[in-house]
Amino acid sequence: MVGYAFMGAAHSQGWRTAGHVFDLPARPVLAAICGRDGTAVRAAADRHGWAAAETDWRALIARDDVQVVDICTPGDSHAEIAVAALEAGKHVLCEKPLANSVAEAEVMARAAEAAAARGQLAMVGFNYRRVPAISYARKLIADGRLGPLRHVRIAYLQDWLADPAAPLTWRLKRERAGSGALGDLGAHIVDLAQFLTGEPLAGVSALTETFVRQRPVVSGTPAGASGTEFGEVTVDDAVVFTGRLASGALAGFEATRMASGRKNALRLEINGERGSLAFDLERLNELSFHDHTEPAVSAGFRRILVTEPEHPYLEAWWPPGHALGYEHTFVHQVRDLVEAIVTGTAPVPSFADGLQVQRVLAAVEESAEKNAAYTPVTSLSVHHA
Ligand code: SOE
Repeated sequence: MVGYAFMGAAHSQGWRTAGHVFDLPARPVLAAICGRDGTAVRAAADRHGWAAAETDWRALIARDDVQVVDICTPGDSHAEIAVAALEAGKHVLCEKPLANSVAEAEVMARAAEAAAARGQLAMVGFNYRRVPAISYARKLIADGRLGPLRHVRIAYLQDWLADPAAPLTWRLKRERAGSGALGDLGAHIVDLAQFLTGEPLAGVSALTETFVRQRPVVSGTPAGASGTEFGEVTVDDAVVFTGRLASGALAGFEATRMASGRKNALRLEINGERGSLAFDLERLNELSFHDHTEPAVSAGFRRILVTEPEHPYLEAWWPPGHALGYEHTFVHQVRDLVEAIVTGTAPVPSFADGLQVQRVLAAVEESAEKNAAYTPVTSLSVHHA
């Protein structure tokens, strides 16, 4: 594994647990973790259960005891590490968004295609596909329970940037993160919209905003202390966009890290001719389903508790009603990747899927920059009879 912050910790838990819960065809061994600070990475190795620590990712991917490289670094290093690891004959799991630009994502997708011909596999870490309720929602839609789709409404709302005194971290710098709420949260909802419907987005119309343009730099001075240095925020704080799916269904998206009170609210609703589905990540064991073919007098949204052994991933977990959480998505991700590697099956989401998401993110930025379809309300003429 490369990187050991929030995502490194979450992925480590997945690698540690999957082989103990699921009946996997091979059990992962946590060989080595890598980070630039020797003391910190050694501590991370001990905490998260990795046998060895490395301070240079090139040394990590050169190790004979490493077969899979899991990239949990900020987006600016994904392409270089992923391509080198695939060329070194390793399988790769890469955190989302796949890259910081379409050009990088294209290089990665090409490298993954070449590697697949040699038997090395590559997957992107869109972990929310592995929430059992989301996976089950995909099945209901694929089985035609919603009929032709009309609307997708999807929002990803967090609030850790609502406070203007929140520090300037790498996530707020374009050169490290690629974009702001768009790449961090928007990438998830674009992937989910495309995964759930099985359709690519055909086009978008977008608005982005950076509400707080200067934030305190934390190194040295505590945030808010007098004499605190401020630095420029170079990414979006929030984005709103509409889109059209390949079938013609309309979609509305919202991603923000400034929705005070909303901690990790990924909410979606999909409406079709025969039914609708609704989901909220803050209640991730539940899926709401409305069957529009039922008599109107008794039809309505009903809550499915997605904890039955027949539900995706649930066969290995607890008895019905004994809920799962955020961390289980990373366990499921490892299960699926290990099965793909051992059986030689192409894993999803692939780097090509990651590239498709990256193309949508680029289209959103282009649309927001051009403001092309944005019509100021004052320009509309009103005719009175
Ligand atoms: C921070 O906004 C973050 O950790 C994202 O980077 C993750 O992708 C998301 O799953 C939770 O929030």
